[in-house]
Amino acid sequence: MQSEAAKLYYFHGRGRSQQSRWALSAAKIPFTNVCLSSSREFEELCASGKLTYNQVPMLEAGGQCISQSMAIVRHAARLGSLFGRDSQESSRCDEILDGITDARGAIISFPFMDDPHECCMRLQQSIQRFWPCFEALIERNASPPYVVGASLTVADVLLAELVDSTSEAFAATFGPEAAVGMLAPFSKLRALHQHVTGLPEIQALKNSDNWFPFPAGKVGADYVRNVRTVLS
Ligand SMILES: N[C@@H](CCC(=O)N[C@@H](CS)C(=O)NCC(=O)O)C(=O)O
Repeated sequence: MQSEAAKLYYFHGRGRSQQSRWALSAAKIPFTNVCLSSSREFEELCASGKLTYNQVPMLEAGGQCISQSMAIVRHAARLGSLFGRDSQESSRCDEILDGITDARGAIISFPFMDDPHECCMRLQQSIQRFWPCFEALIERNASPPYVVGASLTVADVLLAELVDSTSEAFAATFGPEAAVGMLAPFSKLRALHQHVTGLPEIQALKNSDNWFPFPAGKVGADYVRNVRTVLS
């Protein structure tokens, strides 16, 4: 008997669920988005006791409810054998996932900021601060395009997501050439991004109903309205 697809509860958009969507897809775990539209739906979800912190995202799968976006990412990575071959590789994956969290704040804020240029300035600072470190890690791993070990891990998947969404932020704000220019100094990250986004699982995600466009312009405004309505 086929088990029910996992359900990922969030808003109608990317936000803090986007990394989970990439990780679940790369781990070949079927899931569907459950998108909240009203404060009543959110209140009912809180009342159900399924949300550990009365926050979304939450993944419901196999009778278990998992809160915290990075816990969902790690859950997917463990199930999909994307957490490295041994404890050393797992620790290196963890180190990179936490670095990505530090580097990615401006992506989450993008639709909530009045001025996208200001958001891209913050992203630029984060690129200068963290991306050379990611590039050096790929070089040190010496197994291109991977950043940990000799096969795909969740660290590769979330680095590719970071490159993808950062490029989209630059393209939406300054045009596609700005995104190309932003990526130019990072040849190893570019190769990693190309590899991961070429995987059939990530292509399938991008072509599925689980995919939301980058939250710029009207998409961003609609998303912000949805979040504010649900949390009001
Ligand atoms: N660290 C958590 C943060 C989750 C979070 O802040 N969720 C927001 C929506 S993006 C929320 O549910 N806020 C409602 C609240 O805190 O009352 C994660 O990454 O999942």
